[in-house]
Amino acid sequence: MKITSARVIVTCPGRNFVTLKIETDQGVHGIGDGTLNGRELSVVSYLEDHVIPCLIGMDPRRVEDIWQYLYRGAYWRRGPVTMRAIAAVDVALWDIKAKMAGMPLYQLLGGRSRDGIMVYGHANGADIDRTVAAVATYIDMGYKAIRAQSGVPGVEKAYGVSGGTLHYEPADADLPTVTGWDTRKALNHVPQLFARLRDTFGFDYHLLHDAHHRYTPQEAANLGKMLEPYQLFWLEDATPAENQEAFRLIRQHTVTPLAVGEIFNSIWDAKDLIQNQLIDYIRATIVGAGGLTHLRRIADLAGLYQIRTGCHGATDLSPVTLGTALHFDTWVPNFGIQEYMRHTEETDAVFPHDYHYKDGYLFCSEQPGHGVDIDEELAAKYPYQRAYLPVARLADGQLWNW
Ligand code: KDG
Ligand code: MG
Repeated sequence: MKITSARVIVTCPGRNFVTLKIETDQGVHGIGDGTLNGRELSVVSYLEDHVIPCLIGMDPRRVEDIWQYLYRGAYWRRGPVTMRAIAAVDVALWDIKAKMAGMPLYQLLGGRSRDGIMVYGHANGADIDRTVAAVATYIDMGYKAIRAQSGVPGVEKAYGVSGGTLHYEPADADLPTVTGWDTRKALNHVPQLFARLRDTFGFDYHLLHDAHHRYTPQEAANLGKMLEPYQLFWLEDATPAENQEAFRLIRQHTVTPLAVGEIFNSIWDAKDLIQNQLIDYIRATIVGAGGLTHLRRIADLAGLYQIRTGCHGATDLSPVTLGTALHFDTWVPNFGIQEYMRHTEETDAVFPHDYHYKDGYLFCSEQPGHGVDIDEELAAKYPYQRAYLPVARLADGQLWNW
């Protein structure tokens, strides 16, 4: 069996997606996602100029060997561009393998560990009242877990707040939008938000919060401690994790569960965090962390320490990544939760799929493969549009972590 062609399809049905389609001499094709929000064309070049020429003629059944070829064989390891390109190939090859086997992908991973995938939605509002109303909307839709973000008085365009309740799309402009940040004001505000939420909805629902890398370890420890009475499911990205040791300080001061990893590319980004039990949930997902082949290694390492998975699932992770993550989530023994930010109707139409939401859970496809395809004719109607993530600046103009 041979790979006969591999093509990159860039489409923008409301936001940009980079998709790889691999075709074989047996008439079976596979689809993978390589989207890197705000830097999409770097992955297109990596795939078209450097990966695809090597793939043609290879045996697509050798998923592991091709992963090693692209990782070790490049000499240059890791990084968001390389690992997304590898993920796109890896997922397309798993898709082909599962189609050849006539099985949904989760069966090849080891079969079903659970019936449905508990997801969390992203509830947000310009102020606490509106965030409370947004959380109520999710509860009405059956969600068991909701991440709550609110505008912070005195902070312009706080992280996670958008016009719509169900959609949050941060890559919103042709050049980066400037947003604000003020840690003091956020530390005053976030505990008030969760006090109101618990007061209004009680303790039966899981509540989460994304700190989006804004706090120093000491500030994050302080926030975690202040949030303890509200029993969060997790506090996400409390501080940047390039220095994995930074989480030790947070851990020493709070029992609020910690989640990190949506920007991780490799098991090496998480190794010390996992082995020193500094986190509770690992957020790496398929497209960011080198595909299924690598993500399951991270999950297995985490499982040794009772650390559970919580795959990133923002809108920049295409339906191909979400659909594949659902197979991973259906199988992985140490599953925690899955993020689910809904795609627009236009995006769902470009990527036909049959995974579906019901009552707080997502259910993966039962079709052979991962169950997500691309409608190329429709995709061609939405050409690439440059779009950047925002940047964040403090009141004095200094650049901060967005
Ligand atoms: O591309 C950036 C987004 O994926 C990110 O800002 C969303 O933090 C995020 C999340 O948890 O969904
Ligand atoms: Mg996040």
